Amino acid sequence: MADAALGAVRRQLREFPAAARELSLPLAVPYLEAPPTPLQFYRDWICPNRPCIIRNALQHWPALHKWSLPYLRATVGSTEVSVAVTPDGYADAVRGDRFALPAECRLPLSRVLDVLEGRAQHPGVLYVQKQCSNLPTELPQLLPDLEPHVPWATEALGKMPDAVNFWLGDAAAVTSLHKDHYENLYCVVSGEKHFLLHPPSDRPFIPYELYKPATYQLTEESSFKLVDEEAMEKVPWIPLDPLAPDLTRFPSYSQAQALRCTVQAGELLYLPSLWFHHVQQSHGCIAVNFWYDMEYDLKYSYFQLLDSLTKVSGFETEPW
Ligand SMILES: O=C(O)CCC(=O)C(=O)O
Repeated sequence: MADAALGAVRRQLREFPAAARELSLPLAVPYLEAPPTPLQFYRDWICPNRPCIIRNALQHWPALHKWSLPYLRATVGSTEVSVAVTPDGYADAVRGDRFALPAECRLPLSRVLDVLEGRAQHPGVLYVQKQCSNLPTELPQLLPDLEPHVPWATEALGKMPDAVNFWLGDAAAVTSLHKDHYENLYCVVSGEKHFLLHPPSDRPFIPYELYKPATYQLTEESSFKLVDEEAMEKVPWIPLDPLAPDLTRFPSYSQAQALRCTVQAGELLYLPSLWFHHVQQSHGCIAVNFWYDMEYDLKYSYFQLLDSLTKVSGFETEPW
């Protein structure tokens, strides 16, 4: 009887993602040609937890016309920033049996630009990606070039962003599949970003495992070693690479359907809270994003329930 009940729960979990997709999810990320009003944004995108790409929302930012690698060199080249350095471009990702955190270096931005422009060498892959409002804290000189928030989103959400992040990266820098509890307004200023997305309802098909955290350290011979973070708890993370999924190990991922989109310079992606995302970029891409804390409402609680059922039913290891 217990086995029959467990089987029924697993069957429901297997069928749920397709049912959710058919009910409310688009086959591709839709485009808006102009920013929505706060009411439209709330009603059509935040409430249904649906992504969209918005054009002509950043045209008034001087950054859009000014920011380039030479401009950054001229204005903030001497400013020291935190840079994530990894041997393979993957920061915060599963590597072997560890959750690998990047080496964090403090470098003048001009040094990062030298490496990105091929004028100098540095071991590994560099990514300016510190996600704790690094734009106002590390590069405040750039603030006059953009708005401090996205006014129609701020009004719709009834709050200011928790963080405003600056991203500058190598084409080899990849952000592994994960989700956040933020409403994310992701603005590409120069270059392009490639997003692979899964709705929260795909959770049963997206495996998590617990990993011991370890941080990359650069050795004197310019190689990398992973050093365990003994004081840190194990981290639940997604071991699957959606670009080359190991379907023998994670067969149920074959049932998931990713949405892919490219966000061009001048476009803004609304990436709703709890959506899984994997991110790549063109070389030297410059972006800014605004993280607004999500509402911990019934939608959040339903997601927690889906997450718990996926875990306790053993669906991740035995989906069939
Ligand atoms: O741009 C990236 O590489 C990652 C962005 C991201 O993961 C986020 O904004 O939550």
